[in-house]
Amino acid sequence: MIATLKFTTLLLAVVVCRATQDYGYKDVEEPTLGDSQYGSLWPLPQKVQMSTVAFKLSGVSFQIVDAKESSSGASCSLLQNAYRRYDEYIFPISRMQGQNKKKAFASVSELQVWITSADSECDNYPSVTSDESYELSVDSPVAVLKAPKVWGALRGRGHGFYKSINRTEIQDFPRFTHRGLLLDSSRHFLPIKVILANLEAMAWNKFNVFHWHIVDDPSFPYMSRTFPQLSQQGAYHPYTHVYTPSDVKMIIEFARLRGIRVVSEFDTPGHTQSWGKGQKDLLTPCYSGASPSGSFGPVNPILNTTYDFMAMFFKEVSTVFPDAYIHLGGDEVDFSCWKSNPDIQKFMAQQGFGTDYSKLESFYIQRLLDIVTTTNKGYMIWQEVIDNGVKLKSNTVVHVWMGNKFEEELQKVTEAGFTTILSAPWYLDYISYGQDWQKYYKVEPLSFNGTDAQKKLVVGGEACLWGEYVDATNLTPRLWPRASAVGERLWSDKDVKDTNDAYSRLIQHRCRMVQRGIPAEPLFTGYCAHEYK
Ligand code: CP6
Repeated sequence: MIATLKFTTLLLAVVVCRATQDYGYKDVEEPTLGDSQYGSLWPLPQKVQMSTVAFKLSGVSFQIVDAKESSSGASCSLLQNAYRRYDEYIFPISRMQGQNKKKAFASVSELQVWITSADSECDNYPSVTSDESYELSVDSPVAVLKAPKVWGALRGRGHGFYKSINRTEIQDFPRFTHRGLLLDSSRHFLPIKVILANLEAMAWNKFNVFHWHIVDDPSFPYMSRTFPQLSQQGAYHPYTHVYTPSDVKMIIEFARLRGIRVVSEFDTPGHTQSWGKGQKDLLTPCYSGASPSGSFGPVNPILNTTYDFMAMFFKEVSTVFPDAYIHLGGDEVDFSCWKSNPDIQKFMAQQGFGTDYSKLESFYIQRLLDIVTTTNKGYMIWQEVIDNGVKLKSNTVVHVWMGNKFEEELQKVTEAGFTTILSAPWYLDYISYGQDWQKYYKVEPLSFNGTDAQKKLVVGGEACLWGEYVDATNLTPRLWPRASAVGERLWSDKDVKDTNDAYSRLIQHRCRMVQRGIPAEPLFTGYCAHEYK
């Protein structure tokens, strides 16, 4: 794990990336480039007072320490690990290089981290209710980072210090509690180190949910203890392209140390071709005329064995993934195979479903939800499930992904009283020429017609990077810094919407990511200051 961290933090002396101002050419979409008064802060905190008084970090002696008053300290490995990471970001090669020989400035020699509430939650998993607020005060000779819980301390140090830093007061907390990123490890296998590197980048952007779309039609890389044949038969490769129980554990712990929840998605009844390879009779046999065609459709909803399997499978999943929620999918169910199958036709008639196959889909989902309820987990589902009229527990989270009028969908879902997260405007797998980050940035999630109570039900959103055209070679640059735009929209105040200011900060933030080893793509022409060191 340490080696991976080193890999992601990489090289080169830390110098603040400065925006260039000498473009000879301006793209139509090009925002005006000026220096933001907020420097390179990203996402912008709720309250910042930044003075022009600058301090040097004393390179030899600067340290991050537990404040005397803190309720959490040396015994909290989450914090000690965080200090070590941030020390490495500030002084990647040698502390000596951070030394200011001329002593021209006053200096900051210490960052004290002060957890103020009696229970720091150091050993917990982050949850929907985790308090991520913090206050950061940068002064000479001591800077103080104060937070009720460790989760706030993790968010607070994200700003990164440099060799020089202005006197600053920050009070900060997230606008939305659910700030997620969906990665898809089925269309292409994503090596562990790619996932870890992107969890690290997520933390820099204050994301707090990794939505792991772990299996789908093309491959089943999740290694199940209960049903090992699922990955043995369904993965691209039975032992190189799988996530073993210990891999999954490592990813969850790496995420926890950064205040990131891991919400796994096991999408059914559609998107399940790979499940059928290792689990006989799970999928519906499709017919052509009177005989089976040899191909298979969605999960077979009319067999008791299907539900026995699901009960055992989700029992395992609920213990492997500690998060209080499981994403159950439920999207894009193709009815044509069900329609072709005579046994299903007979079942439809017996149940009085007529020819309404969405009733059959609801029948399946209802039983699945009852099964998952017995594991004491909450569930998330894609929006189609409510469109089909399935009865849902009141704590169900509905994930809105469809339609270019997301406002109407949010209005509808919140009117029905459901907690909602938004992804429809943030499909990062769609690429186009130009600065599409601005399109993501300009989205206002609460711009729909609805009461205040309805708006409270929108708890956040997720950027999605589906994997059809993405693997380890291009995932990271395709994601960053485009996902950063979503990160700021979900963290910062709704009035933070000045695209020019964002542009200036995002250029610097992107350079910071590159410098720390994340190959984030450029926003436009220009260079990063660290390239010359
Ligand atoms: N896979 C799964 C996908 C998509 C969905 N579910 C998807 C659909 C349309 C677009 C992008 C992605 N690839 N399982 C929909 C939630 Cl445009």
